[in-house]
Amino acid sequence: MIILFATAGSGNCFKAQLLMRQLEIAHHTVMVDVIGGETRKPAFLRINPNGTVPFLLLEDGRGIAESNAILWYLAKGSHLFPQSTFEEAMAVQWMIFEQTKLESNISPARFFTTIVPERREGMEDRILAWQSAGRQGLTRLDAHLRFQDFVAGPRYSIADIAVYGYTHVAGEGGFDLDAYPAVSAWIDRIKAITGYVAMPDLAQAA
Ligand SMILES: N[C@@H](CCC(=O)N[C@@H](CS)C(=O)NCC(=O)O)C(=O)O
Repeated sequence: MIILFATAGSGNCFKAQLLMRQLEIAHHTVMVDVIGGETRKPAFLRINPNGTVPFLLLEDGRGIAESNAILWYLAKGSHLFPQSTFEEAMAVQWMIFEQTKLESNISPARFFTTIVPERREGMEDRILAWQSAGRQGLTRLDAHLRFQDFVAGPRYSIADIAVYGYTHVAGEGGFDLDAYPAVSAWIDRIKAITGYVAMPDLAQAA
């Protein structure tokens, strides 16, 4: 059986968990204590030399790091994979946007605001910079979603799952999602899709 190495509270790990639920992919989950430093220890680095979760270990021993690569691999051939070459290109475009403009700002702002607020001291300027850059990303996403229901085109796909991972919990990073009505309406559309599961509670974050 394939194994997903994950940690609670992570939008990147949640992407893989949501997709596997919606595609009903049998798997085993191994929880990794990121805050306790487990991803930096030799035992985990032997599994994933990149030192990150999510990490997908296939039955034949090969592995895949990077949440969006995991989505791509698992969804290929399913109804959640982009259905045309253009939609594929749009999915790549927005999955890169997610990593460079959204996740890279929302995730650290949320980390120091909600997950480890005790480590916030001295980080105030960086948090403000992440929030400012993240707002620019959300503004761009909002403009995009005013003209189409889903990120890569007319259908829900892995591009939505990728972008949703951190966007829907941006409030925990000090962002006001009400300021982005098209994003908020898209979040509601995603929550209504068959097989939707909520992100594991932050209380379980390790
Ligand atoms: N770009 C990567 C980011 C992965 C990542 O940074 N994961 C965090 C948890 S959300 C992690 O494993 N951090 C552990 C560390 O940096 O040691 C992805 O999309 O999977």
